[in-house]
Amino acid sequence: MKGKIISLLKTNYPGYISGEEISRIMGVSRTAVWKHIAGLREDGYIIESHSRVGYRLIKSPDRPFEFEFAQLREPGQVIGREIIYKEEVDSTNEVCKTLAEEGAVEGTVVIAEKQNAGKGRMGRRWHSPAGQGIWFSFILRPVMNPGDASKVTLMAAVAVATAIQQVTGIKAGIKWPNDILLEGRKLAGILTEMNAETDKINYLVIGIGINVCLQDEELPSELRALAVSLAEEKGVNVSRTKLLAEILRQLDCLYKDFQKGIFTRIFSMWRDLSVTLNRTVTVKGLHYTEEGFAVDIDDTGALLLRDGQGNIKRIYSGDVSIR
Ligand code: BT5
Repeated sequence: MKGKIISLLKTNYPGYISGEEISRIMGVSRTAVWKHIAGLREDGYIIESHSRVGYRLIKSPDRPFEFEFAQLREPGQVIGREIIYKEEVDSTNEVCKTLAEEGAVEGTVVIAEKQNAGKGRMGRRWHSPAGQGIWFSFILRPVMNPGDASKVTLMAAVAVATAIQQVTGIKAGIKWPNDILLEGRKLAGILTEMNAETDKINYLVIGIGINVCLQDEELPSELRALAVSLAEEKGVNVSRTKLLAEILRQLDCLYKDFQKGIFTRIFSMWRDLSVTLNRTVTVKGLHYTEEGFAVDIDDTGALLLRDGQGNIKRIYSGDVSIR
């Protein structure tokens, strides 16, 4: 209902639309319209009202409410066809997992203003203070071997870096496997979780956290020098709604290839955006540390490291530090 009203107000902008007209189009009473307008104002919309001419939208808050995406979605777009906006959750990945278990459709997105227990990999914490970033997850149900799932993290990284560049002009780099960096500092992280059987993926949940206007004081002191936000780099706040809409469009486009088992475009975009390749790196895994020259990724998405003796090692997971 709120979405329909916003859409009517936007369509009529810069003109007014009367309460009577809204109530006629929507088939609800004038009082109901008035209540929804009051609700929208509470959500942060600035709506002017004038007794003779009706209502006019002056300003929308930068809050990624689900109905804000209605006009930003491409026809037939799968990723983001269902968007659920939450004020506060523990982790959008956890919300998505529950929804996936309940049968939610592929492409369902959950976005939260704030996460109380945002997760990184291996039980690490992801700081997600209210309104300062895009904290979201989405569900995929690809028909493919579980072994191929790790490539989805590469696909997500490409979509995020590409969308950031399109919307803000900022060129961020991808650090294998799941980080988006700006000048060596972490702008975004990706957490992919899978529910699968031996030869079948039941669902994937991909969680992405992007620092849009993250305040230093929200982070523990040891993280302040390591994290960065778009506002810090660009000096202005980008619209979270606009950026998320572009990320969803990019994801949707790349996922069409992914579903068909075609990875050439994803891999070539990944290589172009990578800040890991052609450098000497150290990778710390749970039970090992490897150092070598990052030559390439293989067709599974694993990192190929050349050691001092010229031997190539395949790395499937770990934390990369770049020298
Ligand atoms: C990641 O893990 O980078 C994955 C982050 C995924 C977060 C999203 S938000 C939406 C969805 N819901 C969730 O619960 N999670 C996903 P990892 O590579 O393990 O990096 C984690 C490390 O990044 C932490 O140990 C910190 O050092 C650092 N870190 C935490 N919060 C940060 C932030 N906001 N910005 C930059 N670095 C951060």
